[in-house]
Amino acid sequence: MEKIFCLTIAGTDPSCGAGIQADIRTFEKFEVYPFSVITAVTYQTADSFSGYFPIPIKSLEEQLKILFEKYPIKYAKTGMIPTKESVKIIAEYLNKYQVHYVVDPVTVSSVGVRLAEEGTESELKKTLFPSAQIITPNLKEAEYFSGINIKTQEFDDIELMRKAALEILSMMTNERIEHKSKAVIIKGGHPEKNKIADIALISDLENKKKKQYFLKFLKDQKPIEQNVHGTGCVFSAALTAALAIKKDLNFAIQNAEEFFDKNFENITKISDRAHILALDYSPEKKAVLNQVKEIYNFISSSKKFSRLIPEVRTNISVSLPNAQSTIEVAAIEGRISIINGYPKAIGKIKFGVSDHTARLILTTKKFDNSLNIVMNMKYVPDLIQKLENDSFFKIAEIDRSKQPKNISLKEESTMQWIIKKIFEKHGTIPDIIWDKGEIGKEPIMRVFAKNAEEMIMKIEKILNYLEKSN
Ligand code: PXL
Repeated sequence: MEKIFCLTIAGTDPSCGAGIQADIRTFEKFEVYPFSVITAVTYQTADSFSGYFPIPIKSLEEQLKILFEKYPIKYAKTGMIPTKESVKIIAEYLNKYQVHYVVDPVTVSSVGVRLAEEGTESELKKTLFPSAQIITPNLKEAEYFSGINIKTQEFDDIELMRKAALEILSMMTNERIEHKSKAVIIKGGHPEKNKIADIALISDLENKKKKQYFLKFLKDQKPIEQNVHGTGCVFSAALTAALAIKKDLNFAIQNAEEFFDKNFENITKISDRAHILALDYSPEKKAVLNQVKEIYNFISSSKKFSRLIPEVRTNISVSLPNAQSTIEVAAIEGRISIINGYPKAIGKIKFGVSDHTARLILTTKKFDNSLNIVMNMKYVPDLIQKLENDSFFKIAEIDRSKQPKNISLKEESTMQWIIKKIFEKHGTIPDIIWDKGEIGKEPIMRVFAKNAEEMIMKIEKILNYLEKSN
């Protein structure tokens, strides 16, 4: 698969919570390729900052030059930029190569130390803001750049956050047609007790009337006393990666917010007073990946199972308990085929890599949410007969020749049609749904289960009958 390129232009953080390191870790979660240009070397831990060294301008330019001359990088983000001169050279390259870029205008670190020389803010405003696609200030930065005091008495005022966003949007003066839309996202407002709000102002450039609208993301404040280091970096990197993947600004904003919120539930304490986002899989996701692995380990040691691998090859799709979309379903990249007589997969176990079995389990869950796993296997007529005689299994046939023609064209509606028909007829989702196929469609048997243990038990029984089949 071709990698999507993303570039971060930022400072390094040896404690790995913020800066380049946070960006690369986030890019990797989105599986985009993490190019990185270093603007400064900082000396810090997750809760203290002792100083930084700005990369000499010549060296900064060499990094930009060598990457842009070689690779077609179209999506980037900027983080810490320590000098006015650095801002200028970065803006020059981003504009020359027509990059869609996100500016995280950090000039002060989370512990309150300046990360840039005096005057860098006005240089950012003058040279980097005009062609940016998204600017992501936190509350303090938004106040600084807009000149609007957002905090009124105890809480932040949403209306004033909106005003500040409009003011910053007015600094994005270069209307690059390839952007289609642009945005300002003000993060971390505190509008009421125990709540946090992000405000996104989106300007739709394709719409003749230049539609502008706000999105508000209201979240519960987490009971973490200390500051979590590097959150701004992770958010803007997620935004950049999501933008590069879908090329749709609205999607990217929703996706980055969702990614951020999920990861904010998973915080690592690296010393007494320091927290960073763990950026690994949540325990719930790990459990799902483990279930795919457990089932795969079981079948890959069974030569006999090879007889159940169809021409389209097998996959094991396991969903999160309340999955809604295919990215919440894990499976094996590239499916399972037969190598040296044994079931074998080359690809990795990941979320979002299966197509039709993922959609099958998602549709199934709408009728029976206790089911989480489906596997597709080869249809063996003799075997089906034996399974039908075993009262343990509930088995149902679907006659695909009855499928309306307009449905065959779309895989998603095929899955919906199969499950809906079965449910209408049987009032339940059986253990196995099989079909004899039709022209151009291989006969298939689909086995459903609640968890890995149940799936393995069903496979064991199926293999026993297979032994006695022709
Ligand atoms: O979170 C802002 C930030 C960005 N980049 C680097 C940093 C910090 C905060 O400390 O050190 C390198």
